[in-house]
Amino acid sequence: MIVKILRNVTGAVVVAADLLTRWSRVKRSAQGQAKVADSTKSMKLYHFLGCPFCVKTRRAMYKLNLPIETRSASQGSPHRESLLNGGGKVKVPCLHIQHDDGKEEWMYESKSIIQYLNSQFADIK
Ligand SMILES: N[C@@H](CCC(=O)N[C@@H](CS)C(=O)NCC(=O)O)C(=O)O
Repeated sequence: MIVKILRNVTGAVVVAADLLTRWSRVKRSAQGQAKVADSTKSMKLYHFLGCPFCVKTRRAMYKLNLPIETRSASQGSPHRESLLNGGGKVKVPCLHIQHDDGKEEWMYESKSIIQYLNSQFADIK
């Protein structure tokens, strides 16, 4: 019980700190942003609101100006089961990518996800 309360309080502090310290995001040409929007349509980020690794990942998405749909994997959410069935474990963050060739990818680890997003989108102006 106390652990749960502490976890919730920490999560709320992390989320508030994140929102209060979001500075600039990448600005692109309309064409560049449209290209990004088109590519990110095939991506979903499974996350928990107060998870520090998810906050780190969402901040990278914000900074790169990526309109990726976020899906809560908290207890009781239907997305939790999709994550378990698709990715094999309930661990967040997890980036689900539906590739053009029909292959699906469930990418775990905040560091890998951030590296991947930077490699795909940082150079689009
Ligand atoms: N090394 C991982 C750590 C991710 C992690 O530990 N996530 C926790 C939430 S903060 C989790 O999903 N735990 C499984 C659970 O709570 O069911 C990363 O950087 O993404």
